Amino acid sequence: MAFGRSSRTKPYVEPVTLKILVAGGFGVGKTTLVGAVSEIRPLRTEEVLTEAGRPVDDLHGVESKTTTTVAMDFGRITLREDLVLYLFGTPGQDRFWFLWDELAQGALGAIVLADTRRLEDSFAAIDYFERRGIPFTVAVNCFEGAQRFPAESVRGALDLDPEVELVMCDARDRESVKNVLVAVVEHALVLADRTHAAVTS
Ligand SMILES: Nc1nc2c(ncn2[C@@H]2O[C@H](COP(=O)(O)OP(=O)(O)O)[C@@H](O)[C@H]2O)c(=O)[nH]1
Ligand SMILES: [Mg+2]
Repeated sequence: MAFGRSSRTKPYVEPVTLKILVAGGFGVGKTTLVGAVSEIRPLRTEEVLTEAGRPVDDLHGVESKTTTTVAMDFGRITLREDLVLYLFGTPGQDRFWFLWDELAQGALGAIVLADTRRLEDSFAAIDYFERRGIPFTVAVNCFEGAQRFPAESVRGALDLDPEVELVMCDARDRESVKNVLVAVVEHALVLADRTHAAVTS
């Protein structure tokens, strides 16, 4: 055949990539969640923060060291052949909050993981996303042994706005985590659409 393009191969569609943050208190299951769904070996990056190039006040609260290391979870999952999510686990330690602002750049939405035994550990993350208008979904990681509460009482305790979704999950289970991710993406896209409509009307 003169022209070699095979009609049998499906045209390759460049997937849309979306960035999702995974937040929540220390030990709530962020690393577990990213590891459960990631197709690449989840990377626990060690970021070296050097004093050079950073405004001094950015380092406020960090011990007087010239370098420090921060563990951050990073993973990737193909939800559909045309939709790839990049997951970024936010550093849990309070003193690394300043890193969140950089991480949050360009994020479509976020998961706030919660443990019903210490819901207050999730308050800071919820406040953070509310204040910045980043759509988030609360996922209760149902540890066995932890008392189960109805979604409504968890919503109440977290003082969630009615439009914020709350789902139950098992951070160790791939399908369960995929369901959370689908909920996050759908919710964030609906909100993004609404914002778009408000801006263009
Ligand atoms: N039983 C149980 N253990 C979990 C679950 N999710 C996480 N863990 C464990 O809880 C600990 C803290 O989880 P990790 O993912 O490191 O929390 P992170 O600090 O938020 O990253 C680890 O020992 C996990 O194996 C869960 O759904 N059930
Ligand atoms: Mg972790």
